[in-house]
Amino acid sequence: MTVDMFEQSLIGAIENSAPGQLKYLPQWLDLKTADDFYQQLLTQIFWQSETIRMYGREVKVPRKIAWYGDDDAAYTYSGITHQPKKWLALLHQLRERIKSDLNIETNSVLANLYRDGQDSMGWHSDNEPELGNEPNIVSLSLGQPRYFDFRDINNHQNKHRLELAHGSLLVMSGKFQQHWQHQVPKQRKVSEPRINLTFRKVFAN
Ligand SMILES: O=C(O)CCC(=O)C(=O)O
Ligand SMILES: [Mn+2]
Repeated sequence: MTVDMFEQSLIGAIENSAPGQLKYLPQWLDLKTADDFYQQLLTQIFWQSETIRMYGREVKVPRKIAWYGDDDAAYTYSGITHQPKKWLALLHQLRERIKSDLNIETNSVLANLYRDGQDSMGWHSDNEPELGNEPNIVSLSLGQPRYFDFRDINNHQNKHRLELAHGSLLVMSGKFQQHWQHQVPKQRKVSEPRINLTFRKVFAN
């Protein structure tokens, strides 16, 4: 795996293991802008609770979500097809900035709201077929810093932890989704909300 902008100790551990690319930009947004965007998105995004079927049971997803994007960026996961809502001006602006800063083209964004440390996201890879073979997933964090764990799919002991800062960008690309899983664990002591935006490119199916 190739990594960018991590602590030296982590780089050594990851570079000698499974393929994939990670890039971390701790202050992609300056503090004032991050504060402003956080407040705007907290109120402007149409946050929804969702239930999914797991092992034949209805389970409430432990966070709120919303899906925005181009009209043709429909996306299926956990058996549910999500039709994107039309871009909010601010989300569209962020998408444009990702394009100009990183040269990464995206057409949709999954917004996650972790209301407090009880909200979380379990181990998974973003490997849905409509994302293509080596997707670029561009993940912006706002608000409460939260842990982001990732582990080698074939060797769960090979596991690492980052803390994603307010205003930071994490870019997962190359074979990262093929060789690694990631999660946002519960954190008992956390009481403040965090917004995460994962910009993606969904291919029509
Ligand atoms: O909240 C995060 O940092 C990760 C979100 C994520 O993995 C996803 O939306 O697929
Ligand atoms: Mn993910």
